[in-house]
Amino acid sequence: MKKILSGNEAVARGAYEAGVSFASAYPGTPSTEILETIAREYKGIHSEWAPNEKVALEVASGASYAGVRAIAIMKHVGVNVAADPLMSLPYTLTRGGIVLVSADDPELFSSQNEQDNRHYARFAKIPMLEPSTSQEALDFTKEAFAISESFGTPVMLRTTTRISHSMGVVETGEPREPNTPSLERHPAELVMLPANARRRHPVLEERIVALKGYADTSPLNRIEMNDPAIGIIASGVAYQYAKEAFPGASFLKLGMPYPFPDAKVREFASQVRELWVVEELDPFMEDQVKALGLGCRGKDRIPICGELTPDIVKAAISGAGTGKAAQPVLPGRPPSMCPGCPHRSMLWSMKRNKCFVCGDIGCYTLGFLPPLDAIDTTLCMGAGINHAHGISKVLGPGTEKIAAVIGDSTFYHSGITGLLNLAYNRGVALVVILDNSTTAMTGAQNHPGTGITLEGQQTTSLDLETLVKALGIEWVRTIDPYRVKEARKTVKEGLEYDGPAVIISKSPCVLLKSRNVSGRMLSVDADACTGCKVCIGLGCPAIEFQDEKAHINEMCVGCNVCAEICPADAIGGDV
Ligand SMILES: Cc1ncc(C[n+]2csc(CCOP(=O)(O)OP(=O)(O)O)c2C)c(N)n1
Repeated sequence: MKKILSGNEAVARGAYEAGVSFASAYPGTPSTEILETIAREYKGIHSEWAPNEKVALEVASGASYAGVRAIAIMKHVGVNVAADPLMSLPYTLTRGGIVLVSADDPELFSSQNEQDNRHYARFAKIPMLEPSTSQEALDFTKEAFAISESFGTPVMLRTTTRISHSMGVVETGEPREPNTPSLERHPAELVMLPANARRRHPVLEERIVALKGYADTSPLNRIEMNDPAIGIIASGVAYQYAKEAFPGASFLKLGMPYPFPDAKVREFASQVRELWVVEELDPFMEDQVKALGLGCRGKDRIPICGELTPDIVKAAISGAGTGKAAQPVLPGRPPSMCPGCPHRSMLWSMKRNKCFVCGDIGCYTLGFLPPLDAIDTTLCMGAGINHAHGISKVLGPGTEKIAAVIGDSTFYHSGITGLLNLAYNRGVALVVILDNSTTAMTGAQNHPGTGITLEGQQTTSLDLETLVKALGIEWVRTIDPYRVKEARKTVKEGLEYDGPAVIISKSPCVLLKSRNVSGRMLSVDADACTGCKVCIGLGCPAIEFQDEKAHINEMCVGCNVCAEICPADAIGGDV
């Protein structure tokens, strides 16, 4: 049957057709819709959100140890979090097929870096497949499970944003019967202590050699001979761009770029006059072509940063310009927290206390933008509390007050250990946990604090205050961030406390359906407004400044924060 599917939906379909029994992920753009689709469309697959990517990969490998097919899904930086199990997993026995999906984000549409995760396949010595279309996303997912079971290895399926989010026509197939789960004991292959791991390492090396042979003969890697004047090696979406730019050229399309198909590459190189490697980000394939002693062109002309386009590829190979179209001059439209977002008032209260704020990753990261200017560092998920601890330790007492902000999902992901460290090593910093009862930035996924699983079952809901106290924090306050005066006062107390302090800022995300927004629209009494712009400092999209006066537009959801902070008492509304 034919369907129009995004790459992410096609991976989900591929998992279903491959007879997958278990799926786990932590949300992250551009990967999120894969697990959401599995949970919504393919109820026979047990699917769950993990608190982080390391957990996702480990629970999936547990399911695979029990003989069923399992998939772990994450964005590229999530693989960094899962890197510890990833590096040793290939040493262990694969019973049910196991596939790791890494969704990379060239051009950083929604990420903190644009690392090229193809290196992880090489680093962990596992095969990697790279689809170029939605059809291939489906087919390669199935093929990845077949390779995983026949070679006894985890397999990486690597996509990029354009493949994940583009729609394409897909021919679907019938699902394979899932494996029957069973428990077997294979301690020599499943207990990775030195004596066993030492014996397993050569197994891994022999396997990768066997996989190289497979890569040379598999139809996943195919030569398309046309004009021999230019030969292009490409994979993933870069293959589409190169094909569009040079439809008459010859191609070696690599659906499985690792392990590298040396013999096929040599065969192709011998048939073309000028050899090019077209790939986004790093010269991953180009370096391997050069290691074969073959001359080729690539990153000397093709940009290493950002996404490619057919025009960029055309310009690079033909040596004419950059291929980047002149951008129309448009007014800047920076992203912003929603009107009524509880993070805004909390960040405002922190800023008013003049502290150095170590940020983290979530909607609140947008608080770094003017006019809030409330965030001073952001590195990766979970780093903020640790930054605050390190800074406060070296600065010592009597200097600027140090704080950290972290969302609830990020706290469960990788903030807990940082807070444990802050308590254990007696840091002097205030940590504000922004508990909006969801993972807002990636589309409102449930997490261990929401009391509901991905499959919609009621479950335990973590009590943050109890957890924080159990980690060793004695000074803990839970507040309503909309009550600004109280929030400001509590922040001041927390910053003055001589030890680790935590404020739980508790208020659901304004976009949650369950949230009871007041619905009343506030307005400004123009006679009373002095034009002081204190309310403008909130950076709320519902507040404008016209004719030297504040004005509230129809985006207002009635959170009342601007009314609370207005020094002239000029803002109000009907209840
Ligand atoms: C390692 C890693 N995994 C996933 C992501 C994608 N991501 C960015 S922020 C975020 C969580 C945001 O939730 P929360 O901390 O609760 O803040 P909110 O957006 O709800 O304010 C996620 C999953 C990421 N950047 N890094």
